[in-house]
Amino acid sequence: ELARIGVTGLAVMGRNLARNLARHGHPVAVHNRSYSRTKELVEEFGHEGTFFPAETAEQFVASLERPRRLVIMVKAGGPTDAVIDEFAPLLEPGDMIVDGGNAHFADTRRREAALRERGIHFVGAGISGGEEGALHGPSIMPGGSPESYEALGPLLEDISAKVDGVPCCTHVGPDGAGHFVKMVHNGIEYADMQLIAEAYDLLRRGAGMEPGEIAEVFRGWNEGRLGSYLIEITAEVLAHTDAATGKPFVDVVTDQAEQKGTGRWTVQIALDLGVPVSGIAEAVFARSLSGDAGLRTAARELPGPSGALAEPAYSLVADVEQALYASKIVAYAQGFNQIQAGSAEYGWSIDPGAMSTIWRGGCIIRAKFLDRIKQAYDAAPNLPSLLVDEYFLDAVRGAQDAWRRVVVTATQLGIPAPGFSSALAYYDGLRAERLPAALVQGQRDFFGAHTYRRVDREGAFHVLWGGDRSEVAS
Ligand code: NBP
Repeated sequence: ELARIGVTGLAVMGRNLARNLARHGHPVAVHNRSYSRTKELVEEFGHEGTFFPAETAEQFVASLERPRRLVIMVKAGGPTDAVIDEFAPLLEPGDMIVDGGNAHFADTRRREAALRERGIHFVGAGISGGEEGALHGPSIMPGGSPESYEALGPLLEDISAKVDGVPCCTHVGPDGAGHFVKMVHNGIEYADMQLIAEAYDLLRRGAGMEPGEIAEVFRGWNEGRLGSYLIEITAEVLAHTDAATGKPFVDVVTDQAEQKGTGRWTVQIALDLGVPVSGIAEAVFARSLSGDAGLRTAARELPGPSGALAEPAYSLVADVEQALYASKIVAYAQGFNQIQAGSAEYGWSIDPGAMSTIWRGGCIIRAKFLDRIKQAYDAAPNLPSLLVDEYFLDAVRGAQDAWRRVVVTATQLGIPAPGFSSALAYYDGLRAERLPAALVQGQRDFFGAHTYRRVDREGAFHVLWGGDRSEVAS
């Protein structure tokens, strides 16, 4: 008997993915650089299904049925290349390597092209949901060739999360498309977390509420349109008390957020594609600001709002819910625009509605909201922005007065809300009839003779700024 699929790299993610496969009745070969992890897995969880433990790469490959399906779950970067270099020579044309790590999509494109030359299918698959997701059903975003998806899809869909019976896994597109979409997913996750954190800060410092009370507010929100995994776990974190001190847990944690880099990649790539993902960028920068302890200490004496500012004369809670929902729509609208731009740039033909479908379960940004996004793209696959979809337009119409009040209140109280305020600025920028970009064009023409276009005539023009200031066609 042979294994249907193999997993190499048995840290938290690989181990749980292998167990998930085994629990679904798929005989799975398991391998890890250091054999101890392989042994532990089989000793502890061997009863869950059929495992083929392999001590060497050769044993591992020999235990797989053909064409071989081999999943790599190691630390992204150099380790992934090392593992590919180790296994590729042992494989045959038609075999498939799946990289389930958080690879940069450009690396995936490079690896896919190199392995394609040898007849090996390389599938960069974004996997979200952390260790729990890997075990109980993640959201899976596989790229690579359509042929490889025919052989892998049924297995991956089988172990993915399901919502209304629909698997949270679909073929995203060729080569690096899967890892690209996973990257944007993580960027949206950063933005969502930042917005939730700003909502908390406003309720805590603006409305003077205690973490436990705010947890209750979030629990309430979780029952409504904001219902999502991130809102749910935020309530859990806020309700948690530190055992050692008896204080709210959130008060004993250092306020310096860390990052592994996928949010930063999203912003870097968005800059290259020219897509304004201000919500994701603000979230990445907010983490960077929080982490710069030296700068924050040096700046501690910067003055805040002067005079006695009255506490907001209205209940912030309802307004913050509106601001959070509207800002969240903006963040997702921007992220989906980045997916569309990446898809156009690399010829991936990604279906945005399918992405919202596979994000409804298993992944960190799973939310009720994603059903609405799916409906929006089902109705109009080439929607220029989620904001102009009828449902979201209506939601923002209803939210915008509260959203503006929240941004004003935050500004008056000196509570930073970069996510809420930049989302609002983006929104107002989109809907503006005239933008001051016209003035920027004038400045560019003045100092650099960069030329400008006119509203009333075709062509490029330049003013002789240093001369008689007449206009010349260029
Ligand atoms: P880690 O990212 O911590 O990687 C540990 C694994 O990589 C071990 O199996 C280790 O083998 C192996 N490895 C390393 Br390090 N260098 C190697 C090399 N040169 N050759 C062969 N193997 C090597 O594991 P993880 O947290 O399970 O994550 C796995 C992947 O999944 C990563 O790409 C991660 O970004 C991604 N991911 C993680 C999560 C999450 O929640 N943790 C979520 C989604 C995606 P050893 O045992 O011999 O040291």
